[in-house]
Amino acid sequence: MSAEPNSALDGFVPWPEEFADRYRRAGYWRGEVLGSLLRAPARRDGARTALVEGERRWTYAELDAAADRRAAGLAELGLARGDRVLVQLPNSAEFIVLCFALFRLGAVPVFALPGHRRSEIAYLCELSEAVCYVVPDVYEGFDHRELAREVAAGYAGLKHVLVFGDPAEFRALERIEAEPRAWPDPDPAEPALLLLSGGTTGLPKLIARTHDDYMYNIRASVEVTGLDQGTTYLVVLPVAHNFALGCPGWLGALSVVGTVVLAADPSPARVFPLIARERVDTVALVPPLALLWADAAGAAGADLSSLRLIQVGGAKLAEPAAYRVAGVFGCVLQQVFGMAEGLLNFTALSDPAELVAGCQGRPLSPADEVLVLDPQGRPVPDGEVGELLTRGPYTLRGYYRAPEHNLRAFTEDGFYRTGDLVRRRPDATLVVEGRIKDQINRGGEKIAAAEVEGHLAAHPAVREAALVAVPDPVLGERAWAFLTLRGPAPRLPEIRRFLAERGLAGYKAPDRLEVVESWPVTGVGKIDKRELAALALERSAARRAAGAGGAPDRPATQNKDTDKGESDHG
Ligand code: OOB
Repeated sequence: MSAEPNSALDGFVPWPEEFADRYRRAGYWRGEVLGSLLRAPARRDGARTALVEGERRWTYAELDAAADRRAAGLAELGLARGDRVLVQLPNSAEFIVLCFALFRLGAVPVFALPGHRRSEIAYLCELSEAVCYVVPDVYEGFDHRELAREVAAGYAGLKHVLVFGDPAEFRALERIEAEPRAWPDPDPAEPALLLLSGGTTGLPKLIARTHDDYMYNIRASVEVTGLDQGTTYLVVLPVAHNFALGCPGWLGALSVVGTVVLAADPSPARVFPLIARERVDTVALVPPLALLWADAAGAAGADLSSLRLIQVGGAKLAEPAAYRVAGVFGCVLQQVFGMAEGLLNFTALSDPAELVAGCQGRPLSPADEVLVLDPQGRPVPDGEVGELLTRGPYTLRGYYRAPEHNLRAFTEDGFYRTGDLVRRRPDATLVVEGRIKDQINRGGEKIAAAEVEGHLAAHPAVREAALVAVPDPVLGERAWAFLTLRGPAPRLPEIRRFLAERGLAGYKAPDRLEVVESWPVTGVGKIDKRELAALALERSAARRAAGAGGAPDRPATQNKDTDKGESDHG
């Protein structure tokens, strides 16, 4: 592997040779590439249904052929092996066809979420040096072509904008097709895709996942979930999020010749009839969505009897919530504690209900190395809380093009510092107890405090801002922004507009503003966020006591900006 400037390898941190050899010898890395995942199923079971979207269905043969035609079309446009392509599409068959086309070409998709806006998209384009940006025309009332215009105006490296739907002055994605050709497979040790990290710093980070490592991620996840030819897997979380993508996700379901059903809208009213119609048996959910479904299941009268396995992850599923979900759906619940960086933990399908409800699973691979360390970096005994560090055959060795950050995020011997606080029990299961990273986990959607604080501090009335997580019965956490002021106090709707104008994704906007005269500080003079979180709790309790509870909450789905903030400050 050589790293030419501006190649996909430039800024990729590979595993040390010694580890790569070990993972190959142990059979974790098999030299398989993602583009071929569909080949055998298409050859053997070409007539089986691969995909369902609304009223449309694709057989394996059709999907395979569509991917080949799209790959050839992209090649005619000039896309080549190693090129990065920023993909921002909703849950759709087009997304899946595009992924396989890019994998086959050896081009590298960079997966954005539909909610990302100019701030995130422009940054991701520049960081990855993307040559192509793929968008829907209008999604959830937002015109992505407009965003593409802005991004293209500021970043000269962007050669192509492809639009799913009405392309305006751009090219229509659906028309990028040509006579299928064959390409040499990409090197399985090279990056196959770039995932977004939840982020803890001012700017999000990219995670390069190789063919070798991601194929193993998928294969091992398929095993622990028991997916097979009979599986009908429903995608309701964003199709580009690691959980729904490869844990085992739609890629896993396709790898075993199952059927993938795509839903653009996760609401029970839309999804329950789809589950009944397609006899869906497996689905991945975030906790708020699982609870919303549980609430709706009794009343809906829909036939959900086909459900066999509900995976819940992305944020902590509290113990009572776990019992509730398992009880209402009467199927197997699987807790999944994962991260785009790699490490996945699952409960087993055969685990007793008490075990499933009380932990977040165990590491997926026998080769996952897990450390639980105290603040001084010493291992804590089992049963005590410490920071989780990990390395293994599908966990990154460094963020993409982020050498400075990597010095802090990894130990010298290559362990990734997850920032999660866990307790490891004698049976090797992990219980997530909190985190030390400066992040808000809003129902599975990750918000890097520093990123939002930077934007807030740009407001003319704001002197300084601190974003903290406040516990929430529905979302798990919400984001409160504490501000010191230099002008008249802004109100929440104005702040939300201000952040939107700065191009920040809507889901990162705070749920509430709180003004303080001065900051509580820690011993070293930093803003004391613990103190602020305590203050937030106090103020919200006082408000509740005064009867100003706010409007009912709705869960985040990562697909859209569900709730617009129930309350203002003051
Ligand atoms: C998944 O991936 P990311 O990259 O969006 O977020 C990772 C972080 C973890 O470090 C942890 O802080 C939190 O999300 N998290 C959980 C959790 N699952 C993820 N915290 C508590 N309990 C859980 N079950 O969120 C993700 C990736 C693959 C599969 C599942 C989730």
